Formats: sequence, C-alpha cells, structure tokens
Amino acid sequence: MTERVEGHGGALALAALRAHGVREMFTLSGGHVFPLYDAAHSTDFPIYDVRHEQSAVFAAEAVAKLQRRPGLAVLTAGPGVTNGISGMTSAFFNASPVLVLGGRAPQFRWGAGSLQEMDHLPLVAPVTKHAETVFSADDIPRAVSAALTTALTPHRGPVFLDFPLEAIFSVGDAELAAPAAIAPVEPDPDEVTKAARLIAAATRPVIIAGSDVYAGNAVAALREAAEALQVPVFTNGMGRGALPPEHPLAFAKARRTALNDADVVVVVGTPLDFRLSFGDFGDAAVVHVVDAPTQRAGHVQPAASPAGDLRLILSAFADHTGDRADHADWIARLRTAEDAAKARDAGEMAAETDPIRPARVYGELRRALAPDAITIGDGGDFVSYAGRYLEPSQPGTWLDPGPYGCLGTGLGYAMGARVSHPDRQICVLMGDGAAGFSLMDVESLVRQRLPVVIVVGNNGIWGLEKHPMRAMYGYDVAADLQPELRYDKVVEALGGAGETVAKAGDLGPALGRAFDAGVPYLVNVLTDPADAYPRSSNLA
Ligand SMILES: Cc1ncc(C[n+]2csc(CCOP(=O)(O)OP(=O)(O)O)c2C)c(N)n1
Ligand SMILES: [Mg+2]
Repeated sequence: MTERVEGHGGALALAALRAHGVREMFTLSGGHVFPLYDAAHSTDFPIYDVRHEQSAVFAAEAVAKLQRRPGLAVLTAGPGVTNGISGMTSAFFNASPVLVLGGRAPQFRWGAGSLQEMDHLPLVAPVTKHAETVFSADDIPRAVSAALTTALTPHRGPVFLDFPLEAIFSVGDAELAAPAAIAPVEPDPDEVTKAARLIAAATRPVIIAGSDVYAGNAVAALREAAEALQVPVFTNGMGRGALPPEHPLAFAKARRTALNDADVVVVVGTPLDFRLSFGDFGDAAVVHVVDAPTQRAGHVQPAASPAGDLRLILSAFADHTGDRADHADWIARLRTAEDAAKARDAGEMAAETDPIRPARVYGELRRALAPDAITIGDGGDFVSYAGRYLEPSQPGTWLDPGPYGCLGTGLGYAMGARVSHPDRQICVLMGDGAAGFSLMDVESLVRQRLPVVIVVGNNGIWGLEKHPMRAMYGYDVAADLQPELRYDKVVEALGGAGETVAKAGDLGPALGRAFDAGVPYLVNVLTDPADAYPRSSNLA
C-alpha cells in the first residue's frame, strides 16, 4: 500500500514520521528547520522545546527507550547538530532508535560561507547507524522511512538525516510506502541448542539480562527460560525489573558470589563491557546471547553465542528438553547471600546520620515511589547508590545513561519520560555536579507543564572524581563545587518549587510535598562529602 503525499519538505517528512508511529518532536528553534515546525503546527503534532539541544536528543532517547518506538529530535544546522552529538552517541551506545533530523545550509551555494554552513555527516557518521543528506524534497519520505526502519532493526540505534535549506523549503511529492515490518532474525538453531545444553548441564549457572531484553520485547521469554531451566537472574540497564524483586529467581545483591562461583554465565542483550568485567568470569564458561551478529564480543571467546531475535532464542531455551542438572542448592546459596546483603542495606537505608548519607535518601524514596514510577539517574556516586538501593519492580521504569556514562541526561530523560507517562511519578536522581548540565531545562518543563521531581544529592563535590583522585595522588584539583548551594532556589526562580533538606528525618515529608506539587520540584539534600561509593575500580 502506498499513498501519494505532497507539500513542502517539512510536510513530506512529517507524513513519513507519522506513518512510522512517531508522535512528537523535541527541538530547539532554528530557521533551518522551520518547515518541520510548520508541518507540525498545521497538523497538531506535538512540539516540545528545550534550552540546549542535548536535552532534545536525550528526551527523544527516553521516549525510544521507554516506549520501544522511535524518538525524534529536530536540530538546527551547525551548532544545533553539534550540541546534539553527546546525545546521539549515548543513543548509539544504548541501541536506542532515535532519529535526528538536522537543518543544513543551502546546497546551491555550498562553500560560499552561508550561516552555520557545516557538513555534519563526518561528525555524526561514527555514532549513528546511518547518516545521509537528502538533497530534494521528493526524496524526503523515502529517506525518513528507510532511516526509521534502520533505527528499529536490531541491533537498534540512532540515525541522522539533514536537509539542505532549499530541499526542506521547496514543494515536492512522493509515494509514501507503508512502513516495512521488521522481520525477526532467526538465530542459528545449532548455536541455540549448544547454548541451551551448556546452561542445562551447568551446576551453578547465572543469567545477566540487559537493555536489549526490554528493547526486544523479550521480558516474558526471559522469565520462561529462567523458570524452565531454573537459573538465577541478575539485570542491568533497561533489563532491571524484568523479574519482579519477589520472584524466587530474581537477584540483585549476590552478584559477586554469583559471578565468582558460577560455572556458566549467560549474558543476554548487553555487551561484555566494563560493567561485566569485560566478560572475564574466571573459569566460568560464557554464553553471550545477542540480538545481532555485530554484537558478538571480539575480545572474548564465548562457549556459545547465539545471535538473533531474543524472544526466539529465549523461548528455545525454555523449550529445551535434554538433561538438566539440579540447581536448587546453588539457588539456595545465592538466596542466603542475597538476604544477608539485603539486611545490611536495610540498616544503611534507615541510618540516622548527620550529615545525611545517600543510602538514607534511597530508604526514604523507596517508601515514596509507586511501583510504576520512572526513576532516572544522572550523576556519579549518588547514582551508583541509586543502582544499589533502588529495586525497580517493573521493566521499563529505570533510565540510566548507559555505558557511555554521559552526565547531563537528567532533564532531557525526564521530559521524555513525562511525555511517555503523563500519569506516573517521574523522579530524577542527580548529583550536584550533574545538575549543572541541564538544570536550565526546568524552565522548559515548567512552561510546558511537565512536572517531575528532582532529588539532588548535594555533597558539594564531583564525588566520583574527587575521592579517586585523592586516593591516587593524595590531593585533588578541579573536583570542588560550591558547598550547600541552593539548587532548589534555581528551580524556584525558573517557575518550579523546592526545598533544602539537611536532616534525615525531614526527607520523607519533603518527598511527599515534591510528588504532590504538580510543578517541577527539587529536593536539595545536603549529603556527606566524606561518603565515597565503594568500588573496586575507581576510574570513571
Ligand atoms: C559529560 C561528562 N563529563 C564528565 C564526566 C566524568 N564524571 C563522571 S562522574 C563525575 C562526578 C559527578 O559528580 P556529581 O554529579 O556531583 O555526583 P557525585 O559523584 O558527587 O555523587 C564526573 C565529573 C562524565 N561522565 N560525563
Ligand atoms: Mg556531587
């Protein structure tokens, strides 16, 4: 089925975007992209604008991550696009289907020095799956459709198109094809069987499930596989919450015991990167399950590495009928370690210290957050603690920056989350350092009536850098921030509200006010600068 569309380049782009289920754009104004605004304005297509282009791309990424559909950022030529590059790179590392549409100086006088004339492609090509300049209005629907199909095809990721001024402003027409269905990639059945046999025969297997399990809609298949083969499950990234915390096979805290003592480690839908000791688990055999052959690790030799649609692979694991070892003792051992760690954590989350330690903030937040609340981490140590103490109970409720580790995702992710889930609690956990990257976008949230709660862990330092630098050199530089700064007053000045909390006992009521406020609200928690997150490698 095709449909004839006509209009200016912006209208042609929008017709293709709608056909692919794109439902809003995130942007910061620039004349080079006016036709896209005109098309949106005349058809009631929502436009959300921000105060820095990186927030637009992060917002689009949050939509893509949470809703498993394309997120759209529209950036003006030159500096608009370059400001969006950290966002595109994060989306590339996170396999998020984000489409960035850029303006571009006119082609007919290219080289003469037009305003913001710059060839974006060499900059964005390494951090996108596809980057292309579309030179005529007639060609825009084809290019947009193809780009979105590429973005959504596993292994997913961002794509970039730019439109020279005369292409987007001129009128054209085209046949708009219905979006191509994305066919699931069939894994090699022998490799799947090899992997299933290894897991079933193991005496101490462990599964670690990451973001692609959620992105690939494979959460139910993961659970079936884990239950059928009786394998404990740990998660990271968007995989968190894939099994509810009370599930007998759900584990979070016994990870060290699990990875030290496992004989088979099954990593599903996440790379064997620094978060997983680069795939080195001692003597354990590694099974790496990936959504595309390109994701197989080059630096380790897994015992098996099935590649393809994660639902198909995990369902095949669930249906495995060969011999199985009994894992009951192993699961019981991990449960004992898990329970002991939970008891320790519970003590820390209740501790009444002065100054407040981050653990207590999360103890209070666990009481204030609804099960479907979206929590967003943007910072150093304060966010490491969030990862440790918060236990997402549903998949698709936890947003971290991912392995690119870019500070500044906070308010962009919050905007995308609020737009995705108008009725849920949205809570951004920010270091005071991280806050500096995006706090001005509170203004965007206030103006567009997008309330969120921001909890700042205000230790007055770039904690994750200051403590390691002191440990390494005995001194530190460039690691201090203004102590006890009133970030809540910044939010107030921008039209939101907030308060500063210095005593542990005041945290609960402050969070209650924050979630009831109906405007962006910042709880500025003065935390202990001496507190350092314990980690084995302190470089980040
Ligand atoms: C864009 C960017 N710049 C710098 C870094 C390096 N970095 C990682 S964590 C961190 C400190 C974060 O400090 P803060 O947000 O205050 O959190 P804290 O560690 O104090 O809890 C820095 C500077 C980074 N990851 N991303
Ligand atoms: Mg800090």
